[in-house]
Amino acid sequence: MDAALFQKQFDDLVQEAEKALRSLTPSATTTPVRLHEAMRYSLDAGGKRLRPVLCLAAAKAFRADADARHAATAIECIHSYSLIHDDLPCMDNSDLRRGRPSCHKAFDEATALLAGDALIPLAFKLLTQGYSDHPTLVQELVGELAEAAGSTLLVGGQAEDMNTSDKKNQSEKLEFILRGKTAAMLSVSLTLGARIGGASAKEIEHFRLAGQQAGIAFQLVDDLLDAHGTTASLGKPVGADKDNDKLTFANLYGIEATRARIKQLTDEAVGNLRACEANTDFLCALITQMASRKS
Ligand code: GRG
Repeated sequence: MDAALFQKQFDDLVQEAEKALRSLTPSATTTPVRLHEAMRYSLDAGGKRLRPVLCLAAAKAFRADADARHAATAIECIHSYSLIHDDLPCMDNSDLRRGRPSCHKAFDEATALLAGDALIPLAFKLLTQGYSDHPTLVQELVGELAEAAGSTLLVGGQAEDMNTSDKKNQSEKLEFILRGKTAAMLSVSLTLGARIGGASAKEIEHFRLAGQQAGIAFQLVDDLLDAHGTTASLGKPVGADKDNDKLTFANLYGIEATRARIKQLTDEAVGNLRACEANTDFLCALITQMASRKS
């Protein structure tokens, strides 16, 4: 895909995602004000918006006028909550997120915990509101997001990532962490979008697999950035994986094997997207770009 066209489409989708995020979630003046200020502080902190962009683009791949804004916003709410909670002292204990003090540093621990909590039901409310004319679709979207964010995927992956004392079956454990902590939310971004666009069951499965593959590759890139990136470019502390002897693909298999795996997974993800009767040019280009991102 032409680079300028890709950039234009990407920028347009980020804008659409940001606009939806602003208009579909409560303002900072909503009571209780401090709680809503903390929610807005994290929602507006200027992330890359990859998940909502993937969701919007997946829907448009099947139907150009498909409107996935509520789902895209719901996914960003879950993502933001997970980052707020991950930064807390009882988890990753990180003072910096997206180049700014993390939520509990800008506010306080209790407010950050509650801001994260409040983003979870908000996500599901958005799904029920956004697609209320299509009850079956709502059921599918809610079920699928709950599964991705739940105890066997996002939260489960985080739980296993924190369980550093158990050194057995490292490669199986790593696979579980990668699929849960990182890939689940990227994969569900594609599948919710595909469902809203009207994809067939077979196409949804291709999108699910593509999301898992691209999602794992995304985390492996994160590992490389942690090893070689800078705090200035990433907006968060670096070098922690090595220092903490963390279970990562790069620590387990080395940098060269990580690079090779990123390429293999990205090729597989593109193959899955190409297998669908949909216009996946933009998504293929995005997934390819994600593999070489610098932040
Ligand atoms: C359930 C509390 C809880 C945590 C879930 C999200 C998470 C696990 C941990 C955060 C740390 C981490 C490395 C997660 C893996 C996924 C990942 C790379 C998140 C960062 O995503 P980006 O780079 O973030 O898309 P931005 O800031 O651009 O939105």
